Amino acid sequence: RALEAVRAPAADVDGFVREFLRELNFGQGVSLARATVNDQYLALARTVRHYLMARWLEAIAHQRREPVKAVGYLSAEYLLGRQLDNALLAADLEGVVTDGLAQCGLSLDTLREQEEEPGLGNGGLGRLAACFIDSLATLSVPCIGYGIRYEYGIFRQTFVDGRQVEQPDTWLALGSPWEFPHPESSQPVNFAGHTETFVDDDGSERTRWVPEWGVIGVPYNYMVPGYRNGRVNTLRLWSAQATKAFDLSIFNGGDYVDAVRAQTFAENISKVLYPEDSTPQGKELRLQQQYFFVACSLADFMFEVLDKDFDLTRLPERIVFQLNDTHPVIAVPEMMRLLVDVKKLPWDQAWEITRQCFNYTCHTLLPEALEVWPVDLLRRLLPRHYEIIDRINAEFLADVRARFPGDEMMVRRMSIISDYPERGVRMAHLATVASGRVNGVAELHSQLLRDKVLPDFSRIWPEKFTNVTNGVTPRRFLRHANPSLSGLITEAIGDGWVTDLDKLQELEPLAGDASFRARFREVKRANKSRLVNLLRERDGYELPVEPMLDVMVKRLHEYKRQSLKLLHIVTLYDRIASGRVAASQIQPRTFVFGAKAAPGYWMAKETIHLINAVASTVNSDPALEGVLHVAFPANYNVTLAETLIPAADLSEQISLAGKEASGTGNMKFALNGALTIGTDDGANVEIRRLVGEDNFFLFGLLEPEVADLSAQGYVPSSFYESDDELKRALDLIAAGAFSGGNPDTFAPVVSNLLHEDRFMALADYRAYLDAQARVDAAYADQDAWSRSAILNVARCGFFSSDRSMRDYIDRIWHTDPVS
Ligand code: 26Y
Repeated sequence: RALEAVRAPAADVDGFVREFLRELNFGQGVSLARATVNDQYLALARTVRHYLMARWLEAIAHQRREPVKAVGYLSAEYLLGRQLDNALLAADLEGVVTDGLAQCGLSLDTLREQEEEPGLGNGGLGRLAACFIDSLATLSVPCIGYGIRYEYGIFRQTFVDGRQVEQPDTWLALGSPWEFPHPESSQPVNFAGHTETFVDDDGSERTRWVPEWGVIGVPYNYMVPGYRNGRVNTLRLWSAQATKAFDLSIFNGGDYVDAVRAQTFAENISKVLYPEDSTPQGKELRLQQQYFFVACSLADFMFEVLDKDFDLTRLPERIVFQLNDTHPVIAVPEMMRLLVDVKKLPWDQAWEITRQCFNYTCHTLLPEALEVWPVDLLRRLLPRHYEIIDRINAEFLADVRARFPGDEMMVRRMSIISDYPERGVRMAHLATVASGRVNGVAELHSQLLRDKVLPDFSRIWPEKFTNVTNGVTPRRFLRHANPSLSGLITEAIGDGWVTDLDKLQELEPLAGDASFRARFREVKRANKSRLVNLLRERDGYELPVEPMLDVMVKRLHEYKRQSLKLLHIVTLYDRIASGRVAASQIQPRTFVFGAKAAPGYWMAKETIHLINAVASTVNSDPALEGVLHVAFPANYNVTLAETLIPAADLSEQISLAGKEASGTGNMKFALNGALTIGTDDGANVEIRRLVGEDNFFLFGLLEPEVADLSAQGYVPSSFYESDDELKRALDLIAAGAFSGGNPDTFAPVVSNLLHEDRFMALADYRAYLDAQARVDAAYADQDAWSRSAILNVARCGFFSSDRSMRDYIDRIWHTDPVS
């Protein structure tokens, strides 16, 4: 035992300095005098790890020792954000580290800037996974997050002449101090080949898969520390490596160069995150990624975390896997394969176990975002899995036919394997059939999921469907990102809110306290100034601190309607430029955009170009100095969000009703005291209900109205013809006012809005401008505005991801915390 004991370094300044210098000297191999900032950062990160290590090892030992049920979160994306500050916060080391570094003549502020954030996700779904594992650790619920260690995360966005240009994200280049590779726990993963039947020793006929090639999955472990509770969970990300056997056969053939090439081929699997976040391309490599991480993860849990001879009929007592969208759904046939082919359980028993082990979260409403794998591809890459899916489908459809005799239309609609437009496997159907529970991510979304996306399924299995409204971690997005507001809150109500966000309700009376409101405004102003400084250094913007800060940050997508936001800005610009309104009559505003477009999403990229063009026109007009400014900092990511969100006055959540599943940025803004201008969509609905309709600027079509307008036949040009300001704004863009007089530059964007406008921006334009006028009027009364902003903070406790996790635990997982 004594030999096993891991002791953390003393949590005082001397203890820290000793350990830090030891890491610098023995870990980095440099003296303090010669150390670069990167050396210092790496040594610091490793030092901080040491403080968490004992708890981590204990949690891992406990998992193997005690028969507790764990959550296996299966997600192709984890958008983690920087690790250093999160670890310091969890371990309560910020003071000690700041002082200790100062003794060494170093500053924490400088070192934290050295960290490249792990951007292993596209947007909301990946960030949600990161918030969830943070909350589970804080709630002391055992969880292993499983995913992919992409060598290149989400691309780094740059602008060249206002257009998006993607650069590879080399987040590992300067070292990765937060990860622990465990090559000894590697898992083999096979692909392709064929299946064959054979007679087993016991005389039964069985199937085996004879694969054609394979790779090795090497796990990299990351600590997921709970907030000051001594719990450290694990995030286990898999990296693909070539197998020795694979190489050898080619080496033996004498072709060294081909052998090395084969290695590269295998390692491609975890090379890069796919940057599309809504339209699946049906790319073979993506299916390889999905199967790769899921196969590694199931084998890891079933045969490594559990004993090799564990009685798998009891598997549901030890694990519940959550499928983060359809991306990991190939886990379902993989578990069947492990149970039936490898462990030789009877099919029905295996299916019973499998159904108890999986639950599925859907994150979309757009039909084009639902993954359908072409049968030919799936069959070629995973022949045994295809057979298993086929049998699951046959048994499922037999059930449907028994319950609804003669309704072949229904059978076709529900089939896991579709015939049209090509034969394909509908992963959402497979997930629904195999899962105990299926959930949407906000109330409205869950309702639409039942009524519109999976209506037949919700009819036959109403009890399967449930809602869990998303949440965000208050540690990263309030306590860490907004130290000034955190300090003010803690001074007023104590620090219990960090792990019990409902406590923010206690702020409610302070909204009526003039001196508290004044301090709240000071905090906002300080946060704005922090942002203005950052944008000056990071992007060269010269922005005033005074104006209202109006922020729209999210992936660039037509349904999110960045173009509607642009039409507002262009209208304000036009009002002044045409002399209809004096600049002095306008409520000064700074607009900030942050958005990456999928590299292949042409219209999204044109919109980015237009935002930049409008920004440069507006920013260079001397008449608008101090009145209107537009900033579009490149490469919006978690790190930028952490400075941007606390500074915002106004949060733009303007998707077409019925299209945004939930949104989570909306929650982060409200929690940091921004007011929302938003449609009746996703979690906006719940935010508005909780903060009160007086403290939320609602506008736009409601979801049923959208459906009606669609059914009638939506004609965007009729809105253009009947609204003079809208016409002027679009004409201005079309005439080249933002493209040096060139009318061609943005013709496609204008024409798309005028003739297609799939997401009805023109229909909502007037309502949006009216709502913005209400915003201006409200902002003019700063005292009333701060009251509303404080009420937003006080009433947003519900949106903690701790609450989301409790909902999953109560309604879906039925797991217990460990002491
Ligand atoms: C299949 C592939 C192309 C794909 C890759 C990533 C499809 C979707 C995604 C990511 C989707 C996503 O981020 N969805 C967002 O999930 C958030 C968390 O639930 C929601 O708040 C948000 O409304 C939803 O768009």
